Amino acid sequence: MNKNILESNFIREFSNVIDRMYLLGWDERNAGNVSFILDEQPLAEYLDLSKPGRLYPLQINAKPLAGKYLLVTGSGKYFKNVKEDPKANACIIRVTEGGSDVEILWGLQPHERPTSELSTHLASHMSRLEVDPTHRVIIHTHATYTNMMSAITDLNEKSFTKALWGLNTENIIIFPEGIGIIPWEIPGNGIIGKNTAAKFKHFKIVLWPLHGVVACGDTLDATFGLIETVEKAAMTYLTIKPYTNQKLISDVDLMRLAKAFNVKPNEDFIQ
Ligand code: 2HA
Ligand code: ZN
Repeated sequence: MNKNILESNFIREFSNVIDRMYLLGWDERNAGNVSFILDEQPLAEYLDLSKPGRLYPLQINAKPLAGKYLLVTGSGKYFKNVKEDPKANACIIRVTEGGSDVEILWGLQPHERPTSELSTHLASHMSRLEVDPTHRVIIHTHATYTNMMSAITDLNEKSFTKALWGLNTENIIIFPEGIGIIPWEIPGNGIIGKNTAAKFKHFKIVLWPLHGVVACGDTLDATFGLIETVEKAAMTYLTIKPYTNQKLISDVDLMRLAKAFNVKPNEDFIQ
């Protein structure tokens, strides 16, 4: 007898982090999408993995992810409803051997699909796994203040990053790579996925101007924590913007911080 998957740690953590983002106001209506690479072993305690699933074709080839299992939000689904009913709002997929399709093994109705950003997620997972074998999570969310900040600042990775680092002593330790920025693009169209995946070679969080962010990490908590850190700095930035005589952490002190906490900040942004 398989155990009840709704009581698994992976469904609980996934639902809780999604619910938290909804409550923070980041994910109105169907905004946002999450994917989480699952290990086969714990999953096999909950699902019969020998059965084939419903095939769903991909826009890209995801062969490097062949055989991998992912827990993914569903297309058009609301973050508001995931915690109440994960099975109706998310699904577990397995990438096929050839990498041109996924099988939907659990969750959603027969006519329903994984997130419209599935290609962005899979391309991002492939990119991240090349640089970090412990990588597991991609989160896209409409983080409010970060998005507002993108409306009133230069979309320059260096100046955007330095504004965020300069406002909170611990930020350079949490994201020493800084924030990547891609040009504005139509969601779900493949180009946005390609551009995002390319940025993930160097960054752990990527800004989609006038839209939101995409972040990665080895756990749901770490990925959420990264977005939360950037979002808090963006809120601080916008709150102090009207005030004169602002004091930001100097480059010298940023470098002292990096040294003290043994992180290597992005050399293109600070020396
Ligand atoms: O899933 O947020 O950008 C809805 C979106 C796509
Ligand atoms: Zn979005």
